[in-house]
Amino acid sequence: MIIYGSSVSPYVRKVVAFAAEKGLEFKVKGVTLNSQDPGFREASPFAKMPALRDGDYLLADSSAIVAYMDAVKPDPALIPADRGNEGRRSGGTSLPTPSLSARASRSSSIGWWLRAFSARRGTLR
Ligand SMILES: N[C@@H](CCC(=O)N[C@@H](CS)C(=O)NCC(=O)O)C(=O)O
Repeated sequence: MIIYGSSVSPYVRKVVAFAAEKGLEFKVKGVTLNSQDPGFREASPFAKMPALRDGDYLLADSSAIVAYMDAVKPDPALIPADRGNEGRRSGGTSLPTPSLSARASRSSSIGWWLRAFSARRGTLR
């Protein structure tokens, strides 16, 4: 799997943390905003990051990518089965990282995401 994006994007960081926590094999292909990289533009026609390439399969939008990764590799389960917690996870991981408080990391279903992001700060450049 190739994830196109840059560490400046919280949406990219979300997808990278999710892929790493899932144990998926992936590479990050660094692209800048408005990149003309043909592989990136093919995967993301509106040039929004992140975008994903998995063989011939292309996908843009972080939430869609996370859902795809979860379908490809259900274990470990990172998306809560009950709707209430899934709503919190979905909303929480859509926030830019600095907006998330330490309290949230200890007490809510988005804690795994914060821990994963903190542990992998160096994964992205
Ligand atoms: N809803 C999208 C938002 C992605 C997004 O807006 N990414 C920004 C970077 S943080 C971007 O690529 N902006 C470039 C643009 O809008 O042209 C997602 O979740 O992936």
